[in-house]
Amino acid sequence: RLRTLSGIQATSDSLHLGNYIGALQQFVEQQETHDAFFFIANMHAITVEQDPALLRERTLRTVAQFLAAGIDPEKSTIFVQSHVPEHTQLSWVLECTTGLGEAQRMTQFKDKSAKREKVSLGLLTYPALMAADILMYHPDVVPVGEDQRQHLELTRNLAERFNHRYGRTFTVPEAGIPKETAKIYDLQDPTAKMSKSAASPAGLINILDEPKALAKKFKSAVTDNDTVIAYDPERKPGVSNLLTIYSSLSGQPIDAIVTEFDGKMYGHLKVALADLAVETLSPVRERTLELLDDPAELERLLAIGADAAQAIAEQTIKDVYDRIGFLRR
Ligand code: AQP
Repeated sequence: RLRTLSGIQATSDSLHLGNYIGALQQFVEQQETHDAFFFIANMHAITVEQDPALLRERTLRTVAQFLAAGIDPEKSTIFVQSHVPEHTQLSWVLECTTGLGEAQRMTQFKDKSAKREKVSLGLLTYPALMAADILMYHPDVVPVGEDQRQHLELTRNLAERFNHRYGRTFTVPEAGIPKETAKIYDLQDPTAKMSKSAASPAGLINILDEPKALAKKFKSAVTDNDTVIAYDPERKPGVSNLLTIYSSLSGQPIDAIVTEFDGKMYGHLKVALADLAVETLSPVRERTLELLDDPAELERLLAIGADAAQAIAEQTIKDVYDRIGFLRR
């Protein structure tokens, strides 16, 4: 079986629809066909300032959302990044494999550092830690959204560079970025990525939004002055985004949806999409809240996941340390 691996940061109370469609839906599908590893990236979270109590709580909330969305601990290894300290060990080695200019060219670093007064060194070295998270487990595919493409490309380069210098050590992974759903846009500003640091909360759909609030956001989504429901991301970004979301949640191809809504008004599409989103996300919300009632059970599952992940990580670090000339203890 091929192996898949991906992670999500624990930086918000709720994951958003971009995370759900760009990442979680793929995770759930891939665990059926792949040897699967999914983790909560709490170490990446502290590249910007976090409140400790909130970080702890959000880590568990994120695990609960993984499970509620359908990631099955019987099929997937689910763990918390900081539970496997080998990630930092490999990260250091990969930081020493990465050029300063290479890290400075990352658009995420440029965007995030431009928005802040205080920029941590961790924000710059983020992609080396991400490469470590990935290369540690030798995955064949890494399902992520479009925004992570550049980091994944760097990961592949680092793997090749290391293999070239020290002999074949790492698998060079493929990016699993599905064409249409790779980027979900803000409902109020359909040219901007849906993101938890969105300019307006009305444009951000959270998995844990109350059904009424969720429906309202869809109904007030920004479209355009035209009236034709058509898929044209360049000229009709708002409507196209709604069609993409509809397609991802229903499993229907976009063409079929366009045909179904032929001659209808934008309002029809918005109402139908609001219903579909509530139908899809309400059970995830309810299940998440149930799971959060029993944090001990979540912690138990995470301990099992950490053991399974660490068994692989220990071996990788041994191999890497041998290759780079670190004396065995
Ligand atoms: N809008 C999106 N469309 C598709 N996929 C997305 N992802 C994030 N936003 C979208 C994918 O979700 C996974 C987890 O990403 P993350 O933990 O790095 O979350 P994030 O990118 O920090 O989320 P935000 O909301 O985008 O954060 P800020 O506002 O801090 O930039 C990844 O696979 C990502 O591609």
